[in-house]
Amino acid sequence: MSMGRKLRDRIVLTGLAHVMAAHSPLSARLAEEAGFDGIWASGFELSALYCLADVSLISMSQHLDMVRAMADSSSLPIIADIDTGFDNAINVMHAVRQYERAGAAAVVNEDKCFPKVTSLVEAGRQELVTTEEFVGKIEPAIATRSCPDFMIIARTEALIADQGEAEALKRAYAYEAAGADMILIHSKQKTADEVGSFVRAWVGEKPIVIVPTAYPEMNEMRIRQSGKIAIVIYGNHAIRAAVTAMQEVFARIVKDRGLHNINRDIVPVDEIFRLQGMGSIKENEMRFLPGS
Ligand code: SPV
Ligand code: MG
Repeated sequence: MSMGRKLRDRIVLTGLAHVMAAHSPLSARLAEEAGFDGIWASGFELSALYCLADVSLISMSQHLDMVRAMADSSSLPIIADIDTGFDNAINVMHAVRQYERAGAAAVVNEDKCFPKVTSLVEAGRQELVTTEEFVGKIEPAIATRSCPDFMIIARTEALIADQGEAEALKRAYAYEAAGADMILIHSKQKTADEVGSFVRAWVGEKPIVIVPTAYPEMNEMRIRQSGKIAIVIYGNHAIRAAVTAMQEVFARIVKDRGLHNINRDIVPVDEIFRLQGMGSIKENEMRFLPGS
């Protein structure tokens, strides 16, 4: 079964797929073990992993390599964040081909200018391409995919760019008409009002995707009530969890001048061996290495 089909089936089965950001094969595996329906191959997280701002500095090959590695470490469908599609329609077509081959289930392409600026930063320079130009990226993306289940999700940043709900709706309808499988609407407002209003006003046929980082009070119970949202993406919680954990543990080791206190509060090395698949390495050694 294709990964696109797997994601679509998951949505039908659950009514709302919950998808966790990941920036590494390890975080993808942990998201799967925790029970998420999919992986968000987040550009923000991968940029942060390299200590870089999320402003189109990470190349497509860097991101694609990570998607491949995550697809190897987890069986969950991956929604790949391809930002602005790495420039024009030709770049988008190349990206769709590559990400589909890499085993992704979907790509999310956003209507900002390349190079983009991360969405949630205070006073960020948010510039959108015209609706026509972005429709000119969605249509070739749809034409390029080899399997119709591979999803092309169109993301409008109209609310992020303070262009208002009417503009966001106008763009979303145009992207739907261009063939997008879903519409991702992003908002940086600290409450769910802006996104809630957009969702109520939306009368399109395609489902909506949200990323409620800025308005965390919109939990899955509330999201389901809308009846129009198919996917919720937890956009940066893997990297934030990793930073929280490392900051706390590193500070305690420095304070204690040793490992004597922290050791009981972090996972044992055996847990890392488990995640690395050390058990099967040992079995294979017994089986195939003479004298083991
Ligand atoms: C990402 O995780 O890379 C996203 C979501 O695009 S956000 O950073 O909120 O724009
Ligand atoms: Mg992104």
